[in-house]
Amino acid sequence: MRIDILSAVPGLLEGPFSDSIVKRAKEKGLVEIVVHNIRDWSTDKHKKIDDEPFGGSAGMVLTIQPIADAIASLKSERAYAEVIFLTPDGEQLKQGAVNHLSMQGNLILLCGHYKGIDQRIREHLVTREFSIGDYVLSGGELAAAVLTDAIVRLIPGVIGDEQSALTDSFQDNLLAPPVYTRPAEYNGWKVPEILRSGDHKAINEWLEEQAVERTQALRPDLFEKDS
Ligand code: 6GU
Repeated sequence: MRIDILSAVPGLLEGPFSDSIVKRAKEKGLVEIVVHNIRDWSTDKHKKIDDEPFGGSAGMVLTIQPIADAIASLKSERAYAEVIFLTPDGEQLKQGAVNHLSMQGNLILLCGHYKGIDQRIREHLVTREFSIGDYVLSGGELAAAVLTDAIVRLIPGVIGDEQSALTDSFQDNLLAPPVYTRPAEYNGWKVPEILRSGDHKAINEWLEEQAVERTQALRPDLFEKDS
């Protein structure tokens, strides 16, 4: 899978993909992540990528030309399953959509900035729009990093223990049960006895019960909604 990220501030995306699981996935050749500066496609003599909004509201708007040319140029090289725009007024990102995207082909992620992007890009070039929550970020870059991380960890072979991505919180609409490691006692704080019992059937039942209880207590909405 290849993920191309279009941004006006590509420096914001230097950190998130150069460590940990995403870094390993890139090194194993399981994903290719390419960050592009929208400005590189601007045909303006000053490499301008934004302009004042028609109608005169505050802030600047990303213009069509550099973004349309960037997308056309990428599409001339390979096929893309989706062109995703990260925006606070997009569909709220849930695990179900991430699972789906991790099984698609190549993706283009477009990051908005300033007051937004010309609406015609959204109408004619973008195929899906996601928000990562009800709060406002300065731009779509951090959201694109969140989406990329969530997708990449699901690509087969990325996480060593095949089980581990499937047992994440949210995969079955349940929060994950608590985990413990050595020492079995610290400062008088004890690991639940059952986890040290060696009775795998009883342990699995306990973990399931904990997941249900935690979800009921912390996120009862997960029982009602699709993810
Ligand atoms: Cl995708 N973009 C911005 N700018 N703010 C956000 C967001 C996205 N998701 C939540 N807040």
